Amino acid sequence: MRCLAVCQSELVIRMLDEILLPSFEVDFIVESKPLARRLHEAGTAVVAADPRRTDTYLKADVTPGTCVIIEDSGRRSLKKIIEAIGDAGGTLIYVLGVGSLTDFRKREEELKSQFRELNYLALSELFGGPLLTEFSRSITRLKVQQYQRLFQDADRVLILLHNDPDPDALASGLALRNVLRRTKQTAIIAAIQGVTRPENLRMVNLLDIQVESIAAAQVNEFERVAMVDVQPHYFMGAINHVDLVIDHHPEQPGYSAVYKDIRPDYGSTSTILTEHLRAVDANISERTATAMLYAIKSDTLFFNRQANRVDIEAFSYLYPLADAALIRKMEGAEITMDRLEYVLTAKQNGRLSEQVFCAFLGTSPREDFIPYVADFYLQLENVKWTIIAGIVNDSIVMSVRNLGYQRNAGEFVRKYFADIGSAGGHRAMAKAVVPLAAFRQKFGNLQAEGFTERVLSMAIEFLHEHQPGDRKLVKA
Ligand SMILES: [Mn+2]
Repeated sequence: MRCLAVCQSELVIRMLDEILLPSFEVDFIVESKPLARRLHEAGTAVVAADPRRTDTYLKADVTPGTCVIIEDSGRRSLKKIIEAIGDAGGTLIYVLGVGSLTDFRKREEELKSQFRELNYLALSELFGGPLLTEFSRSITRLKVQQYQRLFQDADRVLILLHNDPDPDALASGLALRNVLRRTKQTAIIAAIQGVTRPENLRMVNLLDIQVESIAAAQVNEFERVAMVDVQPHYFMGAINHVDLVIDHHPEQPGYSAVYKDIRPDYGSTSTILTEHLRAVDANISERTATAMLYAIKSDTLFFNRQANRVDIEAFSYLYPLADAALIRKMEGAEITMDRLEYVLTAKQNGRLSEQVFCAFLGTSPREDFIPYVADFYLQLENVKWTIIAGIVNDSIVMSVRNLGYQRNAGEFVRKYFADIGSAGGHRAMAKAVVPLAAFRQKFGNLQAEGFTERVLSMAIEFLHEHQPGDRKLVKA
């Protein structure tokens, strides 16, 4: 294909020359004779001519198939140039916005109102993305090198996960150990309460991940302590010193850590750690990549929830390094007979109103039944919110889910339960844990049915009190 580029600045010409050759045959038109001479001597195909004249393009043999690129630095003569190209038969016109223009969109609109077929590209937009990625990678590299140094000579290192670690916590533990260049002998991955959910147990077995159980008091025995996918407030004051925190949950006040990297707009902690590993060019083993890929998939419900560009970027980076067949095996463990029992209980006891499904499961031996049922009912066609609660160890545990573009689930649980227990989460998923006694004190001694009614009406009230300008949530 043939290109004709109408330019003024040497930098743009040299850049286009480098990008377009050898895939395209490219000729340049410049106004300045000295510039043309200089470029010609350097071997560039260039002529000096008046870009506002039609015969310039006739001489250059412009056809409807010629790709014409015009450098736009804001000059008024641009429209004349475009007209001249059109008169000479040119149709494929690209305007390249550079330099002093500040509002490229406005310029584009203005030009397109007159020349409908024109394409406008802003140089800063074309280069901005990759450049920013590079810069933020350098910042990440600096941060990683700092904490690598802090952990370097430590005798005993602990990587602490939240209770009942999920795939993201487990994968982040492996990934951080990789960043720290340690083995399972020199950095222990541990939790105060170990893995119980069946699919997580399956992950631990298939990937041979060792998660030690430790007591909060033992944490002080380690020379360096890191937390991943969780922040110190979660342990309610039981852990008072931490060297490193890496997490994607909203940042909590009231603790100090030597280093932290908290990115609440990320879909998973594994996404953050993928960036850490990439920033220092670490080798990622197939096992770690598989764990991280599975973690990103499960924390974002395969990009259905709270995922953004960086998660997709991390996913595509890890994909060729991971064992996809193993991931399919891990996913197969989701549905179990016990879980179906609770799905049925929710069907019997639950109520659906204004696209909010609410159910009370009674006493449950394991906490994981609750989020499982909440995720399950969110798949239903006319359900946009699910609120599932049960009693585990004398506390009400509540999981809230929504499709992610409505009011904030985390805000909902904080509003009603933060004063009597722990409550928090994201826009699309949240959790509250309230001691039974505290719950009864605030809401009375509700029986199952009364509980469902009460929570459902709180949710509907919450959904109706949207701010002006908010998207209308519940359709009639
Ligand atoms: Mn997570």
